[in-house]
Amino acid sequence: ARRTLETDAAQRARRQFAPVLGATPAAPPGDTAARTPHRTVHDAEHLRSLPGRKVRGEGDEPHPDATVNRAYAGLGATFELLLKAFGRDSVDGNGLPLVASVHYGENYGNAFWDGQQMVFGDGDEIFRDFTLPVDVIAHELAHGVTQYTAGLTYFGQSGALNESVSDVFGSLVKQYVDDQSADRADWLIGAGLLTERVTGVALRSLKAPGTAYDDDLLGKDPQPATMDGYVHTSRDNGGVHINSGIPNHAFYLLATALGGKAWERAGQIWYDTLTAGSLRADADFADFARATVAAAHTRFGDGAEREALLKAWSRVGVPT
Ligand code: ASN
Ligand code: ZN
Repeated sequence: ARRTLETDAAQRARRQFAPVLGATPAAPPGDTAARTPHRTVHDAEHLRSLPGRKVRGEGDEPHPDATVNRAYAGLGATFELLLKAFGRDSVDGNGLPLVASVHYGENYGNAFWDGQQMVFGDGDEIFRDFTLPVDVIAHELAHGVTQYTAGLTYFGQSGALNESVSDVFGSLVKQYVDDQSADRADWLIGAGLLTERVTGVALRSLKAPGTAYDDDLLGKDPQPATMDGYVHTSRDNGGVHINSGIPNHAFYLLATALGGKAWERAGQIWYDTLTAGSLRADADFADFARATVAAAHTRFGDGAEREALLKAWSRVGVPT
């Protein structure tokens, strides 16, 4: 299929036909075809030491363990969106090898980017295997992209922006893999991750923040969609996974107003905002909103994008 990475067999074949003598000519700028991911998946074997035992490297045959293969494929899908949609070569923009460890810890109900690699737990009574939803894999890798670009401080509004950026790119990777337009996407993060013991469909919804699952069960505040519902709390680094609902919803409003593939215009604006170099690490929602307007102007001029963007931020109560 058009949107899958080159098959392992094709990669091996290409290597065979590469010139044996002499340097391989450098890829010309903009030649995305020459850039490929460099993935390694490790098995932590239920310990908490990283990275664990290497079980699948780039170009290796699929592993008998489906969790290993899902992590490998999720890294590939995220790499591909970054490259094909935004011309970015991996998480750091410079071909960073992508490393993941699966089966981390015992009954570990989370996944995270530790600053250098991805880590996935097998879940607990609330969550299933964290490699199941591709958007969760992409969410974690996007923390790496943010780390190498805007470096949004993981607390308060800048932390909620950091979380939101990961949800936005997580959702975009899922939409890209499914070649889905904004109006067809479910805009959920982590669909299928919750066990039958939780009432809900996913971790979060960009379309309808606060509705993904029954928060009472987990003792959490529901996500707000607008500034009226902004939650002031000292928990969760100042509610970074709660208030992210506000910029998440702004992105959803923009992407669905523009229509088409969300990564092409809305996603491009968010990516430009993150990488322009003008956003401070301690940016608040209003700073970020203004930066999106500037990024949209640079990329698209004063067209429909700007109008839809101003309307989206206004609807969630963030000034521009
Ligand atoms: N899964 C969580 C996240 O990526 C873990 C964390 O870093 N707080 O947001
Ligand atoms: Zn996160």
